[in-house]
Amino acid sequence: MAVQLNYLAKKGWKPKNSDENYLITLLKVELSKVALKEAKGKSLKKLFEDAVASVASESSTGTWTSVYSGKGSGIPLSAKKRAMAYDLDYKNLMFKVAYPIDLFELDNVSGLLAGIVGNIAGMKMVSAMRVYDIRFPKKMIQAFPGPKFGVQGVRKLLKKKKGPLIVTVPKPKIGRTDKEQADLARVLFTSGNGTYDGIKDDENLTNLDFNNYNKRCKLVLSELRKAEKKTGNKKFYLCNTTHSNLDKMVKRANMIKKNGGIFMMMDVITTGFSAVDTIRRRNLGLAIHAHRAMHGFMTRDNSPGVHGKGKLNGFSISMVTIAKIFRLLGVDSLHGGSPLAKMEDYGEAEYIQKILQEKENKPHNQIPSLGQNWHNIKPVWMTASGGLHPGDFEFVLDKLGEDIILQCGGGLLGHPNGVEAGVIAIEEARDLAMNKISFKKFVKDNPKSELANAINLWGYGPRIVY
Ligand code: CAP
Ligand code: MG
Repeated sequence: MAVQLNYLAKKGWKPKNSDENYLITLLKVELSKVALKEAKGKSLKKLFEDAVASVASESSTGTWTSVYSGKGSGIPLSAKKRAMAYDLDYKNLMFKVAYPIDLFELDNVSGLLAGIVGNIAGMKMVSAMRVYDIRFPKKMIQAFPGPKFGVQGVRKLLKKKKGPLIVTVPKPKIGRTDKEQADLARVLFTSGNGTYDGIKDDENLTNLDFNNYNKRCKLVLSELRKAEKKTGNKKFYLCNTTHSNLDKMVKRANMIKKNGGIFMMMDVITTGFSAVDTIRRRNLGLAIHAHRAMHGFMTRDNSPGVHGKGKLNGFSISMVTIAKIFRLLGVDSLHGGSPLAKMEDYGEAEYIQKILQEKENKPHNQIPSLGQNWHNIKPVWMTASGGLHPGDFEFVLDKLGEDIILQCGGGLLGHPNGVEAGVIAIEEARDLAMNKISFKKFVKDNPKSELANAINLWGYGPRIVY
């Protein structure tokens, strides 16, 4: 029910022509002890129905009590535009909510989220909640430009028809001067066979006394241009423009453009949806690399119910949902997690690669999901990163395909024979994986290779405790 209006659909109800008329969400809740106490005598089934109706109500047109409904009350329209909870799974406490599209300003993600996931996690009625997925209707998809370049646009800029892009974040994360960072860029870009693609600022490297943004941007891009001349290969620099003052970010982006850069990087969670939307719609002529620093406080939930079956303990929004939002907002590459990474992905990285790159997503059979038709929205590069090293390439490329940015920070700079050797090991790993040549056989036949040296140190697979 949900007090004044009914927000709970009849069993079997489905939103008509939902891809045209509705935005759909998929959630799971746990009923709180206070709710169970307050609803003494009510069956769990009934209480679950009340909870999902309240979620639909609180996230669309309702509130906790009946309100004035006479002339000018808005009640008739709120009844017409109200959301409906449906497809209740009483065993796993999961359900969907259908929101009529008229509830939303189509090109406004911040307004949308304030509605559908605004207050609901605050409700005392529930003790846990996870939003697994959002399915955007066609008109909302078409209200966004999507990525300016996407996978193919960046490939064109880099004159690189196939294969992953290999990139490194200098480690230590912070510590090099701007000049030393540019020196490292030269080594990365010109060592080995000169095919190393990129260098990336760390998520917390901004404008510091010993590493000035403007100097770093100029120096690294100047080394990049020299390396392009020397090697004949296009290179890129994911230069971190992140700042809580959007005007400063735009200035930093223009600095990259002025110095011939093709990519800008931004921490999309800490700067926010408005920052990403604004930067994208400003069309600064740069591809946008999205780092998701801080996402874990939103997306992580280590409880058994993280994929629907079993108890849920926390309040979270899945990375599947977050990835969809940033594809819609138009980033060109996004950290989406990776198999074998030091970071938790709940086994979702492969599905997230599909979310970022397929024209039409189908729901996954284990990860609670709704699928999505992306219409005009271009595919986005998946960035696989976090504790990765050359020994992982065979598996990661096999699982995620080649439209990925493969980032190794420690996995290059920690090579036992130094930085140049780290570059060589990664180039070898990329080429072997692309040609489907077994790493184990290669290492056996080439025990002195830099790849072998890396694998002797790190083996195959992640280091969880470090
Ligand atoms: C990786 C990294 C990235 C994480 C982000 C780090 O360094 O630079 O920020 O991968 O996580 O700071 O940890 P290493 P995610 O290569 O040395 O591990 O990609 O999961 O968003
Ligand atoms: Mg980092």
